[in-house]
Amino acid sequence: MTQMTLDQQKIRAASDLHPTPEVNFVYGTAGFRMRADMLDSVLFKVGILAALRSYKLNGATIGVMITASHNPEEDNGAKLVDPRGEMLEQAWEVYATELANARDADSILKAVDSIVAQTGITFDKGANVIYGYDTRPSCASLVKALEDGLNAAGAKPTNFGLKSTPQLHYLVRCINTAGTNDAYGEPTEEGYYIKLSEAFKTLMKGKPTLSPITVDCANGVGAPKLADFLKYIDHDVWAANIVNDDINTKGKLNYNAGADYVKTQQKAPLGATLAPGERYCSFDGDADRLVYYYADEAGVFHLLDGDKIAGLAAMFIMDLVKSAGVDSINVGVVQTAYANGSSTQYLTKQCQVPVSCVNTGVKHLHHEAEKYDVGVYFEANGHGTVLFSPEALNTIKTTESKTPAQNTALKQLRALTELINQTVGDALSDMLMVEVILAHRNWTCQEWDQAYTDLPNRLVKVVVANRYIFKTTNAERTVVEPEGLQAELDAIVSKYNNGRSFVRASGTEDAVRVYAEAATRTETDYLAIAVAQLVYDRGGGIGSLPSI
Ligand code: 16G
Ligand code: MG
Repeated sequence: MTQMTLDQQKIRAASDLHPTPEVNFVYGTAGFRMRADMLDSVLFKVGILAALRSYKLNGATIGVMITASHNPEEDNGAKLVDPRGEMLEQAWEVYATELANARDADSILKAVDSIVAQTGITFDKGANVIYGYDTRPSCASLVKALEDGLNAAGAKPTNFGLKSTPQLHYLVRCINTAGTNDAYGEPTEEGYYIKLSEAFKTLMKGKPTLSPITVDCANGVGAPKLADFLKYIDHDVWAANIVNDDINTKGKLNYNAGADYVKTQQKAPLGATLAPGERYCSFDGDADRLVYYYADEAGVFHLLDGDKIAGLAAMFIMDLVKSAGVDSINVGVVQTAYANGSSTQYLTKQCQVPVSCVNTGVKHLHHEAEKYDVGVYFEANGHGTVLFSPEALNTIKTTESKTPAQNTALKQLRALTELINQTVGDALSDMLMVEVILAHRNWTCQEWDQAYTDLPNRLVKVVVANRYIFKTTNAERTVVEPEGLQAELDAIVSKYNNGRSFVRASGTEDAVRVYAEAATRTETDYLAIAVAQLVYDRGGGIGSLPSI
């Protein structure tokens, strides 16, 4: 039975079971994320908020994903998924934060009332919320807290169980588009595998079989999910060896493994010995990030990060669009300031693709990518996907071929739109896209890597008294506060060949991040340390001075 209002008594009684600790909670770039033992009240309130969001959208299904991605196993977190599978609308992040910091039943009810009033919620259509979780041991109890919140707020909860983050995004979109013209797919995990595997097989038809790839799953949810996916693919078409698939031993999740480890350490994960010429890739703990790597003949490690994936994808799609005779479709690439300068140079100068730069965080890239017919977006750290606009999809669907070659290209382009997860970056789907492109080009990782050479780069973390005094503009590439800092930074950067550096407050850690790149390794290190020193001095650095 649908209700016309919230049951205040129910919320009050349930909130007493989930006391709020004296912690300042913030719904940040990737939702709430911190030590799992602090999160019980947060999940309870996420349940209430997800219900409110669904009421607000006339009962459209909202998703909640319980995960802390690449963070250590003792952490956990939660993020909300909007009806089309995208991240929660930004205005609601503020409500999430408000609610999480309401410390008792009265304040919770007050916060709820204020959200209802501010957003004009009505309750007559009911609320529907689906949720999933990763392999963390803390998920079970956090699911209970979430369910308490959903029940207290009168939502219809559906537990989808163990899922990768992108699978949950997929399910939300499928449920909300079912029976419409842009139905996204079967709203089941099996439906997801079938959609991806069918598209993959179409794209691999007639192409050389690649040698098996080795996939590091960070001992996370990607491991069982990739294993499930493999059941839908004939071994002769494509094969993968899964490493770091131990999701049952305590302490193993993300430990010296996964995309974040490989990207930041610039080395192979535990459990993968690189044989020259072979392909390797890593997912992160919730399987929404992907990086590739290989060893050259001399055994030297080489990383193919999100920038490299973006370059590969953009070039391939541009070629395919041309062969399919739908050149009116424009392709653009979206990056952040962390993109290697060489990648931006390659895309703009060599590929002649428009490139936009936006703030860090998937939602910013996603929104910018929607402005292109085909928007390829990737963060250097491996978060990303390719978005096809409704107009582009329509053109691809309705164009009639005049030649057999054009016919094949159109078929492939259609399959590509099915293969690529349109809701959010998806390590599995992105990996399949890369594999398809390598098969089409008949390239090894080394050949792919030849597109351009990364400038040496360095990331340094500086702990300061208050990181929020560092304010930036121009997609985080220019500091506006503290005043005068940018001029000092420019003066330092100008001393280095091809030097580039920027600083920004982290959205996920209590620190300021310094990025530096320059023509040589030594120059990069000096530049990074000089800028880190500057931040330390101007920001009231804490602890030891940063050093390389
Ligand atoms: C979050 C973001 C990621 C971003 C990172 C930056 C999502 C799903 N994740 O993990 O895109 O690169 O934060 O972290 O948006 P930082 O602010 O600590 O540098
Ligand atoms: Mg992740």
